[in-house]
Amino acid sequence: MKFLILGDCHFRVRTPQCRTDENFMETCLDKLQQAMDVAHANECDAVLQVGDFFDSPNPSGELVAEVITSIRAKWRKPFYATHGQHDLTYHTEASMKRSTLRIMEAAGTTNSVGGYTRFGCKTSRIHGAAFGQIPPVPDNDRYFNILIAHTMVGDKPLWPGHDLTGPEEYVRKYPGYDLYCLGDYHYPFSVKVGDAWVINPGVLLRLTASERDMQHRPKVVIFDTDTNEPEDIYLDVKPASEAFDLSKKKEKRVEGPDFSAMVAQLKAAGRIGLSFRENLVRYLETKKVEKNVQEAVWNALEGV
Ligand SMILES: [Mn+2]
Repeated sequence: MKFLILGDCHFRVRTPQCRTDENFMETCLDKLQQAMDVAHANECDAVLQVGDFFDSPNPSGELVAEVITSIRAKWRKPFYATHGQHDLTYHTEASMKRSTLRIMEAAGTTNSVGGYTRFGCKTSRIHGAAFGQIPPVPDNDRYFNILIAHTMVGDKPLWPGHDLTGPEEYVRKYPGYDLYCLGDYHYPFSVKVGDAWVINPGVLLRLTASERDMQHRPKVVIFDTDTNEPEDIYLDVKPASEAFDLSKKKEKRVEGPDFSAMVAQLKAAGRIGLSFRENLVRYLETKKVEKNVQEAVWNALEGV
């Protein structure tokens, strides 16, 4: 069997700062079209999308309609996607029932996979772990077991002191799969751990003018279960020098005290993130606050 692994898509309408695209929705749809063409040309059996399909939990209706139309125009085979934190209102599991992936599922475009669903796809079993979920334990090793998870696993820390789970550590923690398709960490890696492959195709769109994003080459990965090997297929994209206009980059603000050393120290100690909401998520998880209380907190914050 062949699978097309599709990375974090972050589809959106508004053009990110520094990108030169006049119509960013068209750019997103072009990437999707290219990915679906690759799946088609290689006779893939299913598409596996690793979460953060959209950049926000409330994408424009026009974008959602165009994405659904684009997938349905060419693809009649299974398309599995899991929820990333960008697909979830305030990162909560309960918001899955009102997510855009749910709409796409209702439109017959995708099957959304979370921790409690598993799908049979010929000789494979597809399992999911959405953002914040613990991966299920595969219960039948006669099948080729695949996990699609949106979780921060990477091969290189993104900043000094970044406490990053490596692919080997992740497989040790959640063993039993033949193929791990991971999202969240936006930079690609394909690593073999024992007999299993751990693959993150990387982000599909270069969203920021950071050096790492500008050097990133958007791609999809085809995985063939017969050869047990992945194949990278790079998309046709503009060179970074054309896709970005660096003169639009905001000057770093110089006024005010410089907290960067203090923030770096606190981050290294694992005590603080830069986002209020992420710090709150961490606090609620660390304190093991009950799910219904967490929901009430997020609902109360929705109007803020
Ligand atoms: Mn992402």
